[in-house]
This record gives sequence, structure tokens and C-alpha cells, in this order.
Amino acid sequence: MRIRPKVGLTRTSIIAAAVGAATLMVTAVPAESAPLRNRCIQGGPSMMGGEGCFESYGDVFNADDWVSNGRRIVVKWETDYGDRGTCHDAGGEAGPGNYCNANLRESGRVRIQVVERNGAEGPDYYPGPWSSWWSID
Ligand SMILES: [Ca+2]
Ligand SMILES: [Ca+2]
Repeated sequence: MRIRPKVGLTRTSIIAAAVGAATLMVTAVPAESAPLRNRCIQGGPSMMGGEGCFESYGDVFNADDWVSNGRRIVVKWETDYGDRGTCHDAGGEAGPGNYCNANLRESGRVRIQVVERNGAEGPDYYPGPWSSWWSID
């Protein structure tokens, strides 16, 4: 497999890499192809306020605010073994949002919910549904 650039991957190429990875030995997959299992869900007004994602490689959560409306996007996460946390993006429409690292058990599962929040500790608005349980490994 050729070495892929770290940035600039199209969704199609990621999917193609994922399909390829399933048929190759793990050692044949270069580290640059890591973001294969990024999973995302939306929340906020009409589910268009922003997005939360989980990338199992490195246990990274992403919160991306899509609307500059004075409220941040908060990704709430919890594991099936009792850990929980949040990832916030108060950056409005511009930019890819905020990335939050966690250190999760590879044997566990995680799910996320996206809400809008007025300030870091304010009330939640427009909560989206919880995602299904996603494998962490
Ligand atoms: Ca917002
Ligand atoms: Ca944004």
C-alpha cells in the first residue's frame, strides 16, 4: 500500500482505505491511514447546530460548532464501564472545532450525545439523541 499524506484525504479515499485495511494484515497499514473509523452524530436546532465525532485511533473526540449563535457545542461521552466526559467547541461556524484526547479501555464501548450549551456550565439546549454504542478498539 502506498504511503498516504496525513492531510487532504477525501472521504472516498478513507472509505477505500478502510475497505482495503479489512483485507490486509494490520502491519501493512501505514499509520497515516489511521482515521478509518471516525464516527459522527449531530445535535442542536434541527440537528444542525454542530457535530460530535469519535475516532477510535487515539481515542479522540471532536466537537464542531456549526453556527455562530452564542452557544457552544458540547459533546457528551460515556463508556459502558462508567467513564464520562465532555468535549467543547465555542468557536462558532469557523474552523474544524476542538479535538479532545481521552484514554479509554480498548475492550469497552463508547457513545456520544451532542447538545448546545450556554457557557461552559450553563443549561443544555436542543440535545440530539445518544449515538449507538461504538466499539473503542
Ligand atoms: Ca454555536
Ligand atoms: Ca466550526
